[in-house]
Amino acid sequence: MKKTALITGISGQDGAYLGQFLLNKNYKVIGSDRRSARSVNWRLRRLGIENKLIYEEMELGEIYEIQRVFKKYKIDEVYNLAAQSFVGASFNSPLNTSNITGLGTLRILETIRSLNPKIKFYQASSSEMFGDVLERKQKETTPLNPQSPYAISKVFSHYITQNYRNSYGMFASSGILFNHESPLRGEEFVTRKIIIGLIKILKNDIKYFELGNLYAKRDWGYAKEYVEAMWKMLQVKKPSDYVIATGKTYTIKKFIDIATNYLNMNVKWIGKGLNEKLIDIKNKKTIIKINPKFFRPSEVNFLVGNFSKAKKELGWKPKTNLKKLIKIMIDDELKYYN
Ligand code: NDP
Ligand code: GDR
Repeated sequence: MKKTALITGISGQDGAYLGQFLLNKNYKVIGSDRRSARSVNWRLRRLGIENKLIYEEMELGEIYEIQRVFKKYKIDEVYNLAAQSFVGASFNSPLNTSNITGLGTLRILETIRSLNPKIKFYQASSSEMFGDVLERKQKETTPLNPQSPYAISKVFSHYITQNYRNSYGMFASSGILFNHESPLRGEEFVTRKIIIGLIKILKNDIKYFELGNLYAKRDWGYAKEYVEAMWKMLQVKKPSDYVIATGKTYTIKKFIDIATNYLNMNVKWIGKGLNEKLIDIKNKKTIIKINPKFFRPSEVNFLVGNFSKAKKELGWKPKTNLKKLIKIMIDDELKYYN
């Protein structure tokens, strides 16, 4: 029997890769996005799956839209990926972020509980929940210490998912995913912003670009591998929470160094603090500047995950290191440039 999966947030990075993964596993895939997102399907087009999915409009702020979709199909698995997912933006729209990234999850859980509690549920939890970290390597039992409206909304979703699992015996699991990137990453996130910026400079389309904090450290993995972990979490006997990460962490500055090296750019860092710059050694022109507008009111300085539980119970481990990930992103960006 063909299984049916509903992916919320189908138009996002993970939605596209998960849609492709589940289609390859012979699932019937329903992808939902909000009304305005219909035209933004470049990711699905890029993966060649645009015409293989069933689309439903489902704004996570509206419980009636959610109920309508759950009544229309016999759903086996739900992957809740939809969210206002940009940490920086959550400081400017804390109420919308809480409503969608936080309460949106509860609307889905309530719908499942009341219509068919046998449906399996995956929640896209985040390493941002660890925030100002309380343990050197973060694992499932590390205390949460969120630092943004986004992270606080994710904490709510994480706990309410556990609560529905414990209270109603629902198969509801959370993947605590650390940053994962790809050529399909949104342009506002730092990795893709850097790669697009550097390529624009090489093509003489811009002279420089601006960033915020260069010294935050992130554990970056490859999104295409991370969606497999989501699926695995819903195939094991018992629902649980799993950290998905690479176990390695790098500064934004190191990410830039690896990228400029791969692009054969002859550059060096000069200056300190707000005056720190990346310059072209030959013509002394500035390529990257700091603009405090990209600093966050409250920053997460250090994240690195311990994925031992996922390795042991799901047989999952990361395969792509940061150097390889940057190569994948740059090669693809160059291919589709223009
Ligand atoms: P994206 O930002 O690329 O995608 C988010 C999706 O949610 C988009 O399809 C977006 O639609 C949709 N969405 C936003 N608001 C609403 C709304 N009001 N109603 C319905 N849908 C909405 O995120 P990613 O693919 O990178 O991440 C997927 C999930 O995983 C998110 O929940 C994110 O917070 C979480 N996560 C991501 C990590 C990462 O490193 N990528 C790490 C840990 C967790 P639209 O196209 O209209 O914007
Ligand atoms: P993050 O990703 O906040 O970790 O959330 P992002 O790429 O936005 O920031 C990573 C780090 O880079 C610093 N930074 C900048 N960030 C952006 N976006 N733009 C800049 O110009 C810039 N300069 C420096 C940030 O301050 C930060 O420290 C991502 C999202 O996908 C979340 O949805 C997800 O939950 C987490 O990853 C895990």
